[in-house]
Amino acid sequence: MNISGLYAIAGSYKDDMSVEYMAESAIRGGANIIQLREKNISAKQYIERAERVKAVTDRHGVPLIIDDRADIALASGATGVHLGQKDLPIAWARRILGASAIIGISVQTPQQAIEAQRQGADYIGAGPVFPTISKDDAEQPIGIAVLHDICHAVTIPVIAIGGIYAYNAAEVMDAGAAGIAVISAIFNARDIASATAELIQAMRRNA
Ligand code: TZP
Ligand code: MG
Repeated sequence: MNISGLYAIAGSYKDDMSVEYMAESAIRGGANIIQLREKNISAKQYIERAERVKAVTDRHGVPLIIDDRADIALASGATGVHLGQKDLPIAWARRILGASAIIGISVQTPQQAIEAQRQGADYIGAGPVFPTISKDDAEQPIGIAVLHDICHAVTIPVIAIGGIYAYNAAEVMDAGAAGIAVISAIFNARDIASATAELIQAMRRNA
């Protein structure tokens, strides 16, 4: 599977917006991967939300990645899981989900990226590239130069994340990213689909 383009991270950030509405709107705007990212909810709530989002992504033929939890990914029939450095190690997630699952992992350094590739990750999430308002425990921003080094240290796709908007998307793609993952740039917009489409245009600006 080709992991690239606009990777939209839906989650219950807003009381008045369902995760399935977020996914549907982002896909309408051109997002080609959806991640469901939920924190501090029960496994039961996570699986219920995953199943609702999966109905949307399936309808559009778009992959669904579950943040943090291989068990929720397996039970919901999602395409894969996105892991942090302190989550289940890649080999264990692979054992749970099988060879065809997409497994991604967050990294902050080229060394972590090389190690993730060695362990069989399908893609890297690199960041935060810029300061972000969407992750409470975010690491220090890595900046464009380290993003560039990560992108050139591995052959698997690198999805850049953190503080990416239309104004800096081209710069991120120029550093070698295969795609960008966003929350605020699209889900804080009044029209999610239009903001997604504009961001995709911006990514391609220097291509
Ligand atoms: N991991 C690193 S930064 C980030 C995550 C989940 C949040 C990205 O959100 P935003 O609003 O696009 O900066
Ligand atoms: Mg995580």
